[in-house]
Amino acid sequence: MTESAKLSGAKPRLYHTPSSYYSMIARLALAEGGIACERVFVDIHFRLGQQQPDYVRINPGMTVPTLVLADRILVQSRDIAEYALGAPPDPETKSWVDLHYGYPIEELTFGGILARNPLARIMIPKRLEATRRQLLAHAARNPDLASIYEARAAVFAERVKTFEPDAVVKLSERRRTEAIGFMDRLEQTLGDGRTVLVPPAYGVADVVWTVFLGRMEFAGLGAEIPRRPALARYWRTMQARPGFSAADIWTKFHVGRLIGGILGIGRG
Ligand SMILES: N[C@@H](CCC(=O)N[C@@H](CS)C(=O)NCC(=O)O)C(=O)O
Repeated sequence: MTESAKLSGAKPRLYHTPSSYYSMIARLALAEGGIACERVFVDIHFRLGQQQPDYVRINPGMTVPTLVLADRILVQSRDIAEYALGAPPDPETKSWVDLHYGYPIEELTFGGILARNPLARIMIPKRLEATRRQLLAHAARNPDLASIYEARAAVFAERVKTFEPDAVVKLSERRRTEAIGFMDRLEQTLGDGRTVLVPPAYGVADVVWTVFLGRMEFAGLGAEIPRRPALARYWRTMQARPGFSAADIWTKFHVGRLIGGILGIGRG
């Protein structure tokens, strides 16, 4: 745990969604950093809790995770990971973490679903458009937050374009190729037998790339891992860490848990 984490006093509150990629980064970093926190479930899929005015007041970006500390609020998973484990001290860690955050993981996940599923190709753009309209309705109802809701509606207008049915197959292929390229790069680096990505100690680079590897399994690219022996060894080591199970990293879709969470009967 970092000094500022130790000094902050009150138990931090993590707003998160169990299935969300960036929430997993926050959970893993906090678990690895030994920071106990209260977890608050946000239903980003059905109730759109991230758009409720009370949530928008703590995170105007309307995303999960959000970490509420005694003296400040962190709304980026990277900031949460750096708070939990210490800001990147060296250029190598920074460059691995930059590489990770430069990659739009949702274009792999959603692009893949859309590319494979014709029904999703019809439903998801409609849903994105409905969300955009809902954001504008929130803007009309909450004048004090109108510009924030309007900015978010603009993001959804962009998403409608990104996930346009005609473009999505190509987009998802490109993201798959890039993801495989990252696994090659990891294999090359880990090939010298190192146990963490940037020796000597486990750090933020391990957090983000562990969650990335979990997403590879989730997105159907898991078979690429055993083809790369050093990566396979690293992935086994990362999964064996106590923080991995504490953080609840999804490597496959758990429909029952998704519904349980929404009904309030899952773990927080
Ligand atoms: N840059 C943010 C991204 C967070 C993010 O995109 N979270 C997704 C879930 S994985 C989300 O909240 N999506 C809901 C939405 O966009 O309405 C971070 O690293 O924390």
